[in-house]
Amino acid sequence: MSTTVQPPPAPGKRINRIGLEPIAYRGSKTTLCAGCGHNAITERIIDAFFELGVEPTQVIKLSGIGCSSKSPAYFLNSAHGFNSVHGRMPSVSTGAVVANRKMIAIGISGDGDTGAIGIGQFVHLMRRNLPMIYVIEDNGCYGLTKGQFSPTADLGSKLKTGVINDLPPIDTCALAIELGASFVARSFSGDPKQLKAILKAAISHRGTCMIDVLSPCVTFNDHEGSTKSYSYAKDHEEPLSDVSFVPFFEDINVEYDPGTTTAVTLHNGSKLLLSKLAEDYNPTDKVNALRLLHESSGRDEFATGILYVEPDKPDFLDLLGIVDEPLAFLDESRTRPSRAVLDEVMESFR
Ligand SMILES: Cc1ncc(C[n+]2csc(CCOP(=O)(O)OP(=O)(O)O)c2C)c(N)n1
Ligand code: SF4
Ligand SMILES: [Mg+2]
Repeated sequence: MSTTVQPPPAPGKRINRIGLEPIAYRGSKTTLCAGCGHNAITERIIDAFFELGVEPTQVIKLSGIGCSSKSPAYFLNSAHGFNSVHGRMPSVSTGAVVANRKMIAIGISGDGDTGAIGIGQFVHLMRRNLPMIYVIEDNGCYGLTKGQFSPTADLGSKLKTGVINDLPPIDTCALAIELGASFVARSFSGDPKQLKAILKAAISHRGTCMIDVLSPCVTFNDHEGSTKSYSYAKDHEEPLSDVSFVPFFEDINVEYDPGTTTAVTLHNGSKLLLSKLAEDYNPTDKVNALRLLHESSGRDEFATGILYVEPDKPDFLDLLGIVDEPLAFLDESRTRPSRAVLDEVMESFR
């Protein structure tokens, strides 16, 4: 795999552990509305990859259709990318990850792209625990097509036009946990510290990381009566714990009090430290996670933080028994059965 060759940084410039400056992690200039939550998420993705020192050409960015799905154009310019059709990002991601298991895959979807047209593909991605980061930029509406309700809009939420949503929402986090994703989190685009820590942990996890990020649409869904507006989110966010992340290349013998902090060791040795805020929460207990989601939505609150993590769960590639070398680089002699083997197979059908 090729490595990005950058000129040496000027004295005093910020560089990461692989010698790259933040600019190497940026993308094209955003064309989304000023103040859109999706732009804030893009910034945190840039920070997380820069601070972890991930080689951008080792990343593949994927998306469907929507304002949210345009976001991969605004980060990691030199990464690989595939902008698929509406709701079809999971199947394209599956193909890419199976073809080259060495890539870090990050998919950006919307609540419409995932919860409506893409729900079938989403369900199967979660149950397969495909190693990828799957971000839903959740604004409760179809921003790109002028703000109609999406399936994550809350019952009773009001459109700008005064129309009231009369359908209950899909909780994508509860669905992902139930189906088998091994890392499930919820955050808010207006909570940069928490979101960055969650993204860094996700980059270090092996398995499906489903992160639902409340991301207000300032143009169509940020008014009084909306439950996905900035002010509603600020008033109703219920952070479960203070999330911090210690990467494997730093001193992981950090001190913490096990009485107040839960530590989870991720697959590459990095540590996730969760210091309790609201309640004593165990993110490795699936039933507890589902109960918490039901209880907090019953109080009209949205719990944020790492909701569920299962660091050692076999992923889709383990289940398929795929070899360590990327399939994309194996030569034909290793991928194609010999004539003798094919003859044997044909013989078995006689
Ligand atoms: C097959 C198909 N059906 C419908 C559309 C129209 N369409 C484009 S984006 C979109 C919804 C986007 O909503 P969401 O995924 O929540 O993204 P947002 O714009 O809110 O970030 C729809 C219905 C389309 N592009 N393709
Ligand atoms: S329409 Fe809404 S979701 Fe789309 S870019 Fe503007 S603020 Fe963001
Ligand atoms: Mg949306």
